[in-house]
Amino acid sequence: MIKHQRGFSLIELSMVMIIGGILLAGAISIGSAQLENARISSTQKKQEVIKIALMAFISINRRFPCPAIANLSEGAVGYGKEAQNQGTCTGTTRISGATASDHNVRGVIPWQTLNLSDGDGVDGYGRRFTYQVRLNQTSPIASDSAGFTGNIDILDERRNKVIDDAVTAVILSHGNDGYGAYLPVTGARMNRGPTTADDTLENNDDDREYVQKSYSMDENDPFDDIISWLNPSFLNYKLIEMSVLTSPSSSINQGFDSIFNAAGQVSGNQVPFADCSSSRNPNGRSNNNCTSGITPWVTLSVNELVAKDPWGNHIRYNRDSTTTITLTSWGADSTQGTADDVTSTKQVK
Ligand SMILES: [Ca+2]
Ligand SMILES: [Ca+2]
Ligand SMILES: [Ca+2]
Repeated sequence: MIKHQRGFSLIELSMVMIIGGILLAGAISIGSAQLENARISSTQKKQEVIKIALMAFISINRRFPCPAIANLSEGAVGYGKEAQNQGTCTGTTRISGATASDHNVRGVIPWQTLNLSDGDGVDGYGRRFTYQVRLNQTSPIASDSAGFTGNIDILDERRNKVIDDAVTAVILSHGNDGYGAYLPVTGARMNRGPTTADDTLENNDDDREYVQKSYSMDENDPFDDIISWLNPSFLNYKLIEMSVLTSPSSSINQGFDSIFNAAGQVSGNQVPFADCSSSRNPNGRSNNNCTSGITPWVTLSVNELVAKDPWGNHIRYNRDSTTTITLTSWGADSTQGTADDVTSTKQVK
């Protein structure tokens, strides 16, 4: 008996193809989602590596590196290295502020200066990381305890809210679409994206504001940038923990103690008066009957640096009585009467 072998009918065949097609499409979309996740996570890991390399650079040099000039091609002088010179960063994109201390500079991560590989200097999509830093933070900080400062704002979606308003440096991946990113080898810049993509454009408009928000497929404002930043509170805390910097409070207290001791040792049974010669260019000498002024370091026989706070300002000196003085630092903001002021009173005679 001949067994009847029946082939697939056209309808059955097309059903198989449709179902197979659906399964295949699903597999592809799952596959591309996995690939995208892998690229995002690789980008984030690289940002962490860059941050560690920056911390290592900062702990040795007491400053941030300048960005590398973004549009250099491979083999050009300075490719992958910080722009020259510290405090100037010539050739990077200058983002001017109202005063020199507000300026920022933007380029790409100087992977060679940071002793990273070329691969460490590109994101999970093979493009350079954008790097922006406050310009004056590329010069060494004023003292061991002055610490770092920042003036870059990180904003949330549509710039509704400030997430962090005093950031020193930003390390930005332009994500899958690559809008605004620089490419390795050629140094060419990808286009900045459609004008409707507000939040993406905010990360490409060369100012001190950046957006951090979740990955969004919203066709009116798609967003895939991956942003990482260093803020001074974290940075200074880590550097104090690493014994690279002295904490400002311990430095101020040491300075105050030296002044109290010196005032106690001046001959006679009264503490010296303050220096009222000039608040800008004081001469360090006591002036009779001046009770409130600047620490008279010459009269106290101490180095002028002892009479200055970590931010380079002279410590204020108040002669409360013949035996007691009050010392005040106006803190990191160099402004009298704000929350960061530090003050201490002691009877020294
Ligand atoms: Ca993007
Ligand atoms: Ca911006
Ligand atoms: Ca203050």
